[in-house]
Amino acid sequence: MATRQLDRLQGALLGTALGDAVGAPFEGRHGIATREVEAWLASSAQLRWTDDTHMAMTLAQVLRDTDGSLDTQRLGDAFAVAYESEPWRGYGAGPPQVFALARGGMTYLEAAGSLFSGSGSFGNGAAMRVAPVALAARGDVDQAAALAETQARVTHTHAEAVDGAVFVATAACVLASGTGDRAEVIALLPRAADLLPSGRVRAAITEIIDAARAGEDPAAVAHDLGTGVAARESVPAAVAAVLVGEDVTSTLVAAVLLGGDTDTIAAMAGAMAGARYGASSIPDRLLARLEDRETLDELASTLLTQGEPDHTG
Ligand code: AR6
Ligand code: MG
Repeated sequence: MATRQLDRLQGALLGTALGDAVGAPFEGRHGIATREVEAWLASSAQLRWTDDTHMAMTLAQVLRDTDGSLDTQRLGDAFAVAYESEPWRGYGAGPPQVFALARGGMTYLEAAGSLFSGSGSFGNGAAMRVAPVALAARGDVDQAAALAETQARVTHTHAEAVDGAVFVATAACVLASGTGDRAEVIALLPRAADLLPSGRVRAAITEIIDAARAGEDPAAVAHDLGTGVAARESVPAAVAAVLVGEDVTSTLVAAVLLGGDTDTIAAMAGAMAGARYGASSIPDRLLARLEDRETLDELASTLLTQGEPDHTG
């Protein structure tokens, strides 16, 4: 694989962690001022990430240890062990319930499907952690889509949560193959959106891309659609940030300024912008502040160099 594409895929994982950590202090807020985000970026404080990156790293480890193939029980157990070791990372309410039900004897798929009166979670938890599948699939869109869906269902069985995860993973793959040019991004993102079944996630993403194509402000559309923890809101919001941004840093600023679930919107925007611009484009002064950057680099390089994955679940 070309060095440039490896750099782009590595960028998807680093961008996830960086976005998560940059957005974390602003979570739940609205009306955030640009100067506040710029002051945070200019500070020297450690950039500590949350459950988004914690789960992404666990997914990366499982993909690495199984040569890229994905067993849902094994992945669920790994998520549960990681949660038990650091439950303070800011997890949503759903995943710990899944882990408890699985400890009681249900399969992870059954447990995840039983949440919220049997509708499954429509939260963004499966989409926020998905970047490692783009690396394990080494940019192959179909393989990434299959892996994204399999990993999603371990905790999130609602179609909107699965769609969000499939979109972020496949968008990272298509963006990693491009030049990063904005007009090209507007042309490439629908390739990922068109892989989704019709539904609220695809419709909202399409609305954001159409706004950008028409010369309107995608951030204003995202603001109207909402920026909460539901995948149908936060995944389109992350797309808006990508369409506003001109590099990884400005994409993350745009994501945080949307407010709401800022850490996760920025994590997903970071996955896509990292794939658009590459790990080598991310300023060293930010990466030097990122918690456990060495482990992220190691996981990325291992995933990108190991053999072709098989995605049976
Ligand atoms: N019906 C009603 N409410 C729901 C449903 C549903 N079917 N699905 C989700 N919710 P969860 P996540 C609401 O708990 O997706 C962390 O801060 C419900 O209020 O499955 O992993 C991360 O950093 C539920 O608790 O967790 C992310 O920001 C919430 O959506 C986020 O949480 C989140 O779904 C990830 O959360
Ligand atoms: Mg979080």
